[in-house]
Amino acid sequence: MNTASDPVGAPVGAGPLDAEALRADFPILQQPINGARLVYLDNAATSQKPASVIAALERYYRETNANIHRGIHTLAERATAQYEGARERVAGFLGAAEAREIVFTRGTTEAINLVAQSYLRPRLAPGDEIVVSEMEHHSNIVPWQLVAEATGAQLRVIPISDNGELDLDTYAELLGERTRLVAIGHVSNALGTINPVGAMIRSAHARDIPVLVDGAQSVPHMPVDVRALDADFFAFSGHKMFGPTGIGALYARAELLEAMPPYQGGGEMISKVSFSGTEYNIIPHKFEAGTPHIAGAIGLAAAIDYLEAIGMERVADHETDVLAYAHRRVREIEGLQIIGTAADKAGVLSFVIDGVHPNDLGMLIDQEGVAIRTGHHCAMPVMEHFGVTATARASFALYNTRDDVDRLIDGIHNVCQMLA
Ligand code: C6P
Repeated sequence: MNTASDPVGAPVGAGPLDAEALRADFPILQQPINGARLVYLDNAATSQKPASVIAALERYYRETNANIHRGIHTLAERATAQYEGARERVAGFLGAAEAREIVFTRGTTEAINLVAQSYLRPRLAPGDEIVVSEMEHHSNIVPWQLVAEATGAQLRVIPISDNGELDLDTYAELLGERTRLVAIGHVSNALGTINPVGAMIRSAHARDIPVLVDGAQSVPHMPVDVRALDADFFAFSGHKMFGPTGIGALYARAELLEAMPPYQGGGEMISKVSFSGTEYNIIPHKFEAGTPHIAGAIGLAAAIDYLEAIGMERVADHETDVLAYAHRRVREIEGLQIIGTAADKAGVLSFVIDGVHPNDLGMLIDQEGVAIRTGHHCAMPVMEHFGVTATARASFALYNTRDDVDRLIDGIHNVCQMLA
């Protein structure tokens, strides 16, 4: 088993990656499930972890464990250096100008809630507007609804077309005097659509409107540069990009973070506490109250090492190939309808089949060792748009192969026959 951070697949710049070789880096994928080779196609929910990330977590707890920014003993200094080193790695990976623009959070959801409560809520008045889209994950809808309810503001929704693309003409019309923020997913978890966030940010900025990008489904699958996008806020989760659960980050431009009040109070987010008044710490520490997920941040840095050694362009190219192959092959299945046929898509294949409930498909195909997700994918407005309550969803990662797609197709054929 490879425990170094170097992936065993083809090295950077050496053409197409070897997904089958990369699969060997993931211990969990080596076990049979229900007697068959595991085909893991639920990567949009969470990805599997390479041995190098597991080793980094173990090494941290065996050799380093201590609280950070508090102790002066050797372990405390070592843990602090590794945690802050992880912040540097995240900043570099996302193209942020400075590490202090990275706030560690539990994941995308917490990052978006932080912006909703700390940045937006104090700026909202009755009648103000927040622009989101019909294809958002609930994590990029409900936090805005909460602050809208509390302040009398309202959500304005960019509609989607029947192939799952944003209606950009309506988007342009929605940007107005009362728009206080645009919050938009980079890649839809339910449809796979890659949204033109760079152009959308430019339109919003032309009207001085800040933009938050939900990058939960883009960061693991394609190169992302927050400065090239000119995003004001960018949220993502570590566990979808081969890192641990319970860690993610918010990128925000330093001047925005400086102007925001703390989100939570507690240890480490202060510089001085007294009953006559408390002074807050500098950014990003002002937003990291309490003991953070130190091991998680270090594991996330190991995941970034892993991805950078492969190269995100190669990851994107590989997944584009697997997705295109999957699109071609599912067309063989009678009564199958793809939900989400945008021209620009990342590795998500959502579908429904006449006469087959997605949950039945998910359960039966699991018996053959194929793991997919079924349900509303925390994107109920998308389901409503397409008039379904659930879809089956295969979502791909760098270790998936065309053979995995063949196993999915065989499984679907078997289930359809069984239920016919
Ligand atoms: N989508 C899926 O199966 P958290 O839970 O905070 O790590 O991520 C939330 C989230 C936010 N935005 C998008 C676009 C997402 O896809 C997700 C998580 C998972 O599709 C679980 S519902």
